[in-house]
Amino acid sequence: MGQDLFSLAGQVALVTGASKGLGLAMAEAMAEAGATVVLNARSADTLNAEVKRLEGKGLKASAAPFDVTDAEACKKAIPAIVERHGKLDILICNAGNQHRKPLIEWELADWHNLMNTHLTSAFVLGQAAAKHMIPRGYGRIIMIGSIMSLLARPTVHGYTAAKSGLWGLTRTMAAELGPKGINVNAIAPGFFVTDMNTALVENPEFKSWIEKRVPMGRWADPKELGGAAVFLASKAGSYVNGHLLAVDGGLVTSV
Ligand code: GCO
Repeated sequence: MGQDLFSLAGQVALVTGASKGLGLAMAEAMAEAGATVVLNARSADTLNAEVKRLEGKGLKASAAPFDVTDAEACKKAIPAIVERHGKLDILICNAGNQHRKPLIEWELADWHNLMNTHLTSAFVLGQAAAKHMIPRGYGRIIMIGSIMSLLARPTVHGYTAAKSGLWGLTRTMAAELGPKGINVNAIAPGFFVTDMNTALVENPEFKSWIEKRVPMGRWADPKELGGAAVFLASKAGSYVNGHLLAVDGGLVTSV
């Protein structure tokens, strides 16, 4: 590690759901802090294009295309990254999706899809990463929760349940892995302008409701999540464990 508190020089980080949006923004911020970032998503083409773009900026990146809902693929991915880069220091479980429907219109398959994408994937990858990190006595695992880890709104049942589960998983993993030198934390992003939220941003009523509801009076830019990831992954976050860091413009602490 470098002298700088926030340096990630020499660190290897895997970020799931990193082909766009919050995952890509966090990966880019960590690469700018010196890390080698391994970008995961399903599409190799999209990832390769982003890897090229980051390398063009002088950053260190590689692609790990796999589907986080495929448990076998997740289990193989960690040793493959260790083989390619020598180790894995940081895991960010960010991959997620959304489904907005009134409760009685939900199909069980939609529920399982949300659970597998957000929560089961984080359990499987977290376990696989821990198998590598425990013998080394070092690691940082960051779960991307949501303000929906704590709050709720109608229609987003699977998302809210899965994000609440991720915060629970963060706590059990932090309790068990803390003594082994592995810090496990969660980030709770508020309302960011991402592809996943296009329907909300393009709904004038919802958009302006958010602007009134959030103390900072605006939506967030994905780049505004980078600092939180770098902090929790770096030396600066060495004694932060089992914490849920809200990056939400003050939303969860106000009415
Ligand atoms: C929704 C949104 C949200 C937010 C966000 C807050 O439909 O409510 O997709 O869930 O974007 O996740 O963290």
